[in-house]
Amino acid sequence: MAPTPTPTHCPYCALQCAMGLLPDPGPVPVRVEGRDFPTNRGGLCRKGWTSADLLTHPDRLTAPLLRGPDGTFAEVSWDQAYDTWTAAIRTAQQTYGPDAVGVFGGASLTNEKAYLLGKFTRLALRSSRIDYNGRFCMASAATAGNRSFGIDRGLPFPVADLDAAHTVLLVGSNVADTMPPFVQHLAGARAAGRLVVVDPRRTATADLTDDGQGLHLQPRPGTDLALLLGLAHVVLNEGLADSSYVATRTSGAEDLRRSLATWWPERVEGLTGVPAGLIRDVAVMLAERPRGTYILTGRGVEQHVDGTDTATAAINLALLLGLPGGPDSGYGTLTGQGNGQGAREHGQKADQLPGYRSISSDRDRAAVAAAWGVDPSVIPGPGLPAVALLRSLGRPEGVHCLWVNGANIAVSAPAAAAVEEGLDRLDFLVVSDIFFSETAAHADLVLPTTQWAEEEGTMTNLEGRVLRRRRALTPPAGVRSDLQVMAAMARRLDAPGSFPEDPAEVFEELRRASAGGRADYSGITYAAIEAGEAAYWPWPAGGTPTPRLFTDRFAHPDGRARLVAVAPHPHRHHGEHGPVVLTTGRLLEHYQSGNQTRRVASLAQAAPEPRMEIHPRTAEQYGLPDGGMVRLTSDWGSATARTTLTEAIRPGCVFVPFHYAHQGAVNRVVGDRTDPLSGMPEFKGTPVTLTSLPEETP
Ligand SMILES: Nc1nc2c(c(=O)[nH]1)N[C@H]1C(S)=C(S)[C@@H](COP(=O)(O)OP(=O)(O)OC[C@H]3O[C@@H](n4cnc5c(=O)[nH]c(N)nc54)[C@H](O)[C@@H]3O)O[C@H]1N2
Ligand SMILES: Nc1nc2c(c(=O)[nH]1)N[C@H]1C(S)=C(S)[C@@H](COP(=O)(O)OP(=O)(O)OC[C@H]3O[C@@H](n4cnc5c(=O)[nH]c(N)nc54)[C@H](O)[C@@H]3O)O[C@H]1N2
Ligand code: SF4
Ligand SMILES: [Mo]
Repeated sequence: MAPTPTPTHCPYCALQCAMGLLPDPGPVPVRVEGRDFPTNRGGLCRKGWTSADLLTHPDRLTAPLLRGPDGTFAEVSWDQAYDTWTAAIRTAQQTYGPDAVGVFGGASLTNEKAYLLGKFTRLALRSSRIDYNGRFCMASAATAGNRSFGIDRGLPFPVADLDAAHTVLLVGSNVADTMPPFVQHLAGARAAGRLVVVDPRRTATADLTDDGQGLHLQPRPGTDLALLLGLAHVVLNEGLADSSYVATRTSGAEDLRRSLATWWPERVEGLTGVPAGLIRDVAVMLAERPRGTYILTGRGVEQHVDGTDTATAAINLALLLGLPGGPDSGYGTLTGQGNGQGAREHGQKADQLPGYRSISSDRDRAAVAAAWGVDPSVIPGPGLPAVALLRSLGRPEGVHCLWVNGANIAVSAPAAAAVEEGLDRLDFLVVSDIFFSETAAHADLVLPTTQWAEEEGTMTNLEGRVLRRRRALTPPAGVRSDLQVMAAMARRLDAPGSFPEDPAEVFEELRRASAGGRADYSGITYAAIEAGEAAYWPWPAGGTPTPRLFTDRFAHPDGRARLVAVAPHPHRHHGEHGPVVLTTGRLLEHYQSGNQTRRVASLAQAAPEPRMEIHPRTAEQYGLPDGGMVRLTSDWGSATARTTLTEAIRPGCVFVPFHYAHQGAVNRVVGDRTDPLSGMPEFKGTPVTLTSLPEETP
């Protein structure tokens, strides 16, 4: 009988494409095949197809590594690793207090791991100091969603709903590279000639609008807030708003109307560079509704110091048009990481407890304390958001002993050189990863962890649908899952409450802890998902899943969405560097910090080094030849890249992907100023100076 493939999902992004894993006799132990599912319909991108190459990669960590007095790493037993780490935790706690021990998590972790990581920090370490890389990813959109809708589920509708859309406004997202199989859901809008892409670069996604299939708007980086205000101004002034929806389903319309009065398109054109006529055309397009209209945002508009307000402006526009909760319309943000949605719901965020509960609310604390079997007073208060946590490393009142579990901050955090200095100031750094990352290079202890195809668990995709991750292979001897590590350490630290190492048991606990919360998983079971139930949260025990939110009411107590008046802050940076603006983002071939994809031979060959996209006119101004080396310098530091001259990018700005290490790590240049509401850094707008480098410069 032919073997049956193990049905699971891709290890990488939030589209969580369905795949089957078939045992294979070759050097790669399983063969990946696409599996039919509503989000990907059998399609996968290059990263998904090659994901199994990493399972038996020679670089794989297979034993704990402890740094000796001479600075080199040596393999140690797990017991020795746990004992050394426990001693370091106790020393830090005794010397500086419980908040001197911190945790940095990630959204590649399953729901089970993310949930237990929050519990481990609060109960086993008795510390408030936990945050995670979602702060660099979804924080602005999440803050905006909570403020406007009272809840944060990235897409409040199934992805396949977009198929029927007539008009789609895609702001700051390059799905053709970041979620290729998603593009099929834009086919309807493209056929109608009504896909509108807003990006300072003519990306692969912007190219989808060629040949009359839509419009590409090319604003200056960081000016989307003004652009969205301009669109909303036209909607109001031209009588295009859905006034009965605004009257019955929202509050705050009067303030919003006043705040929009002066954002006429000609003024917006001056700020954004987008022609006033186009702004009027797009507003009219969005309002015409023979069939559905959707507004979607991505990191391009959210990763700014005004990212929350920019996402809010997109939501305001959608609400004025009456889109959210409609049968064939809506607003959504495209969540990025594999478990970007679930990992922001169950308590690895500094201010949050499982079920999307608030760590500052007495009611929420009592509910979770009851589920954990502890007194609410045992749970610490809010900690520090990621950038503040990283700034505190090794500082007097800061974190002195850190566990990084599921992030490569030496590459992906802003002001990366300062982060590396912080890591070196620590008394003790533990890094758990599959591969020896640039962050692990700073560690005292490195712990090898299982990979996706070796473990069971759940992931929540960009639609808020909970999926099963299935084990197809036995992990290499010597590798432990993050759950096993937490269970072992909780015992050593005499933690109150339970720390099961079996994901099914953890999920049962998560269900109970989330019951009654905003992200209620209590009705979801492994068995239901395996039986093919579409497990969209909230799914309360005894109730039904919720594929579509907001059909009757929003999540605020009065059921109405808030229209929140926002305006560009006089915040833009005026340091000694400029006037070229650096923006950053992704390539199709690489994933995030590149710790995984830089090790896949075909991906590394396709995109071996950082290239800086620059317009020929700007390049000429700075004397930069095509294919030459350039140094980018900001108030925070410098990095190098090779130039690619292209008319696809706006003059006056440059683009560099963040997937590379050392001198190629563009986050050494990116600053760590943050959005005051979300804690999101300004990844997409750093003033830089550019210097041509001779070829041999390292
Ligand atoms: N190949 C690949 N796919 C991925 C990932 C990956 O690393 N690699 N990561 C996953 C994750 S975690 C995430 S969060 C998503 C991110 O997915 P996206 O949001 O699509 O990714 P980015 O490339 O960060 O940014 C999107 C676009 O924003 C544009 N942009 C830059 N500045 C501005 C601006 O000021 N305004 C506007 N309107 N646009 C701007 C950039 O030119 C870029 O094309 O991708 C997921 N998928
Ligand atoms: N300049 C710039 N910087 C950015 C961005 C940008 O657009 N521009 N985007 C930001 C965004 S949106 C994001 S999401 C972040 C992502 O930045 P990172 O958090 O650095 O992302 P990854 O490279 O995915 O890091 C995850 C690490 O965890 C490991 N890992 C995977 N699964 C597991 C697991 O189950 N357990 C453990 N212990 N480890 C695991 C992987 O091997 C990898 O080393 O980068 C942010 N940084
Ligand atoms: S689009 Fe995302 S989930 Fe799908 S195969 Fe590519 S990386 Fe994996
Ligand atoms: Mo992300």
